[in-house]
Amino acid sequence: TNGDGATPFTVTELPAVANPSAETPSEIFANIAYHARYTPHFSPLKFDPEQAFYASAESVRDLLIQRWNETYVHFHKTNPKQTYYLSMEYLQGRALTNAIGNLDIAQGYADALNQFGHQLEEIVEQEKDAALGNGGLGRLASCFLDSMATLNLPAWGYGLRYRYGLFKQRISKEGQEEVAEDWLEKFSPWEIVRHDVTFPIRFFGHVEVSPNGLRKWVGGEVLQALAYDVPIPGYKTKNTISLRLWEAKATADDFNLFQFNDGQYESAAQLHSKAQQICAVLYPGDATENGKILRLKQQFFLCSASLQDIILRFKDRREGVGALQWSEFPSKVAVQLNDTHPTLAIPELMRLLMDDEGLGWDEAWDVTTKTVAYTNHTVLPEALEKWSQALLAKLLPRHLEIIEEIDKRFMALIRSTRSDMEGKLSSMRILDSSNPQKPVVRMANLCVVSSHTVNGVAQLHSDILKSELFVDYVSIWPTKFQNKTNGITPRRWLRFCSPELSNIITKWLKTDEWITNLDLLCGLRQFADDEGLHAEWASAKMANKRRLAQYVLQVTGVSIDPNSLFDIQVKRIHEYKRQLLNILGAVYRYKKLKEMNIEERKKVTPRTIMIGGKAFATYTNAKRIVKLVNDVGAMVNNDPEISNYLKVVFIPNYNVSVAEKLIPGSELSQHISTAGMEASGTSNMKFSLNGCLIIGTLDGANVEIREEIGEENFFLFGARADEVPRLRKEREAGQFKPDPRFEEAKQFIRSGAFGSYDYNPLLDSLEGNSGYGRGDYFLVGQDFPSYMDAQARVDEAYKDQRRWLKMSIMSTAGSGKFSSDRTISQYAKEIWNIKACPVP
Ligand code: B1N
Repeated sequence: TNGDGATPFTVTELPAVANPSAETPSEIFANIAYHARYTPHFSPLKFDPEQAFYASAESVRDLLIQRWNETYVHFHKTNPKQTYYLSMEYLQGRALTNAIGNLDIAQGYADALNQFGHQLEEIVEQEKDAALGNGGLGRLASCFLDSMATLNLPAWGYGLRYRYGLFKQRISKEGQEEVAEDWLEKFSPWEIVRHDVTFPIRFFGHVEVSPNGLRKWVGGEVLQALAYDVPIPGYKTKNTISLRLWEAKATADDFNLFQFNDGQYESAAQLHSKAQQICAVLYPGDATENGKILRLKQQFFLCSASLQDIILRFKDRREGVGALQWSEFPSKVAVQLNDTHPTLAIPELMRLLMDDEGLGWDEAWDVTTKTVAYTNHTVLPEALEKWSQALLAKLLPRHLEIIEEIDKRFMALIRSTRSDMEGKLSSMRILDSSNPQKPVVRMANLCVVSSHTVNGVAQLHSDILKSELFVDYVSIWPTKFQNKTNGITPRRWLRFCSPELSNIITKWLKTDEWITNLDLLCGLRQFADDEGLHAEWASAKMANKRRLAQYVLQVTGVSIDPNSLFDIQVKRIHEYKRQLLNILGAVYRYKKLKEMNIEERKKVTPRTIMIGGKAFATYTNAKRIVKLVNDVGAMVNNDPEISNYLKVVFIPNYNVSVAEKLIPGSELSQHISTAGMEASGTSNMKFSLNGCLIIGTLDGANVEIREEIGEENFFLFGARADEVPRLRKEREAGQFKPDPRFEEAKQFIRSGAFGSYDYNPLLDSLEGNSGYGRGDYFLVGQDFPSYMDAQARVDEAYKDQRRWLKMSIMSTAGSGKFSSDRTISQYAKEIWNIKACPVP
């Protein structure tokens, strides 16, 4: 193919219909050609990679729609209990490789595209990431959808169709710059707009009381929620479920033609522009919470549209079965709240049941509490959502009334049944009016009181919820609290991102069933010393490392040596995740290398340290960390004495598709948060699954990963979670003695060794005695010596490649537990009470 009009096929020979059950390369070829001809978004005479991508994606979409329709016809007929996953975030990434992989037609597509003169590998790179999320929480939701579809569970995802997803990160001399990411610029081939699925969503207004005492929310402004469905195919099953994304719209009735004709263009379309704002951007916060009215509008928009849809479906499926029985609702519907962001689903369900359907409080409360369950994803105090009561009173007056009533009844319950807890009531209440200037609603408390089940996302995190954050509720509702350790989909995160390693695993296990039964990976343990497997394992790793080196050269201009140890830390930049510990370690390593003579240097294990991640736009220290990594890299990578022994590379614009390139090529990855602060982490699971060793603290899911793969295969360091409070106190009392290596590393940066940028404010956060963000709250100095010792153990282990390979194999072999299939099976059984519903 070429860019100037030549096409590899004759337009007149193209098929006039698409075949929705295409399987062979020639059928697939015909379908792609059909779309190139009949749904051309570009000149039909051109068939450049970009057009080949869109035509391919559209042809895959036909197959998905076919399966998706069959799935919903089947669900409708059998009417099982369904789960509805409500999340403000989904980090879907790219869909083409995943879709053709799950449909098991990747080879057919590769062959068909070959006939057009294209390479599948190049075509899939044309797709933009759908980045409707910030980090782990959003990616978890996407992994869960993949598992729900694969396990044939009757389930839906609900979210918002943000016009601009997470910002694109550019690195300049100044550090990070944020650029809007226009994922819909050309259009997304994966979404199907459902003009028949719309619901009214009200904001503002007031509560009207009718003579018979019924309350009704009226007035204000009313927008429309319009559904876009993204089909989610399961792996090697017909079941294809739906991610339903809501978009805000105003109607023609809202358009004031009179004003427009009068030249008042802005005010004529006022509601239209308000509608546009709602889904304009993803809230870019990750574990930080700035009260914003638009964010609250977004949250309510998701909750109200989803619940109206759920209730309509419940009613539809009851048609012909007799009178509506609302008490049956919880046996047909499970609603899972992905953190507190969709908490308004609770008062909204209450409102719809009482004000629209006429249920009494007790009946509505019974239905709501049996339907809703809540997952907590963080214990960071600044991430626990609190909404101003004044703001709620204005935007959602009826909902505030309902929340007040829930709070009142909760207090009455405690006073009548647990008078011993009276003293705890002020901290357990939903309403917090302790600051009379700014009374707030505590969303986590509302969730705990109103949900039948509350879960954390790793064992340690769930234990902390029970012993600290929610300790008082545990004494009232001891069985409400559960753990559901997070997981990742082995399709995207091993089978598709590392076909080389996957093929080796399949060959040695003599089956590819591990792809849907990840526990089978433990069968690799018996070959952990096998030289044949070692050779194949090493060559797959090397292939992935070369591919990664190629990518790094392309996006950074830095050339890295595939024979060096590839050491990666990629995640959102946050002080608690301690990228600063990593870079201080790198700075110390560089300084020592400089002090060595050539003979000494030759004994050092060569390393390539890669760090990537986005900083919240207004999080100053996070942005300084990004700048520091880039500055250190600029110095180290251009130092000819050192370049054979150390490289420090900042990977720009870390996202799902970048992760798919980095993870398979990594050998060591860093999960080094201050113990007790990372609820779970999920990239730790992805790295481990790909045979990458972990250097880490006893935090989040690291604890369980280490248990599964064996402590001898994990580079552990640092304080434990239960020691952290004491260490902070000792620090405050002036009892902390910093390690000289730590002082040396900081001093080296302060001396200006990495340029003229003023790093003193950043480094000052590691000094002093107390206070959040000062007095080294995250214990970087405390853990520095044990971190450096663990790094020395890494260097030693890497020198013995047989040992390293064995550890790598043991990591993969021990990762079975971390499949999101396991996680979702547990949610289905222990929280949702739903069963598989496979399409025949
Ligand atoms: O959720 C992930 C965990 O693996 C991570 O450890 C955890 O940090 C992450 C406010 C959050 N917790 N809280 C958030 C996201 C957006 C926002 O606006 C908080 N993200 C997590 C999956 O369980």
